[in-house]
Amino acid sequence: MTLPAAVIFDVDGTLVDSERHGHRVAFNVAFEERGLPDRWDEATYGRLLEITGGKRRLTHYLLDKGYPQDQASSLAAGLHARKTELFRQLIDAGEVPARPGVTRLLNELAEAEVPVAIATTGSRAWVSPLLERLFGLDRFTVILTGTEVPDRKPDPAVYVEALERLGTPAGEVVAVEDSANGLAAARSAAIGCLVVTNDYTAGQDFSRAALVVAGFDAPEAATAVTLQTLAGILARPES
Ligand code: XBP
Ligand code: MG
Repeated sequence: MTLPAAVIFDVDGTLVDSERHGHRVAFNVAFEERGLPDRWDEATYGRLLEITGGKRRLTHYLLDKGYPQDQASSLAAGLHARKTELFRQLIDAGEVPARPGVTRLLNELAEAEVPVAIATTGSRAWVSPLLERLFGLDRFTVILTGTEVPDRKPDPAVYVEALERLGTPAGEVVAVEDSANGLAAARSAAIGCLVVTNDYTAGQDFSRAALVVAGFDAPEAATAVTLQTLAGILARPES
């Protein structure tokens, strides 16, 4: 079995099911604190997730509501800064747990000495404390966030930079994602991709994924996602 030279994980929706009861809640508290009537219910937020990057998501939403560009940009920046603080508080309160099976898989990769990287659109200000709290930062050879790589998924920039820093060719690496935007970014970087869906992304187009499962652990995944699963993806980077 040829092992991957590295495995690159997405964060939101993949390592953690963080959107519905995490980021969305923090956005709503930021609206409320600013005295705004806006609240993103679960369905609305699911639609807004099409826009990657919390600040871009806010700007798009405010422009859609008729705010002029300069007001939308400055209000989005202020709301996003506060939302990031609030999401960090949720992390510190233990409100953003790892998805089942993630720690087991990370342990398997560590035992096999397969380097693990992070490629997320999320902001460094909460990504680092989340990874430290849940897994320990020393597990990750490379951590790239939307702070270091501002071109957001489906742009492949974060994956291209991760390959560069890992010093590994795309054909020897496996990406693990949850969304169509993330899959598109990985495939544009010519990386084979496992998709682990969640209840926001389950209905999206994953036709270019090597494998799609509903979770890392059986029975959701039919069979648990293991090192062998990831090695198998190298052989068939796209279905
Ligand atoms: C998902 C995103 C992020 C989060 C919110 O990132 O698009 O923007 O929704 O985090 P990924 P920020 O799936 O690539 O991990 O508000 O910090 O952007
Ligand atoms: Mg994601």
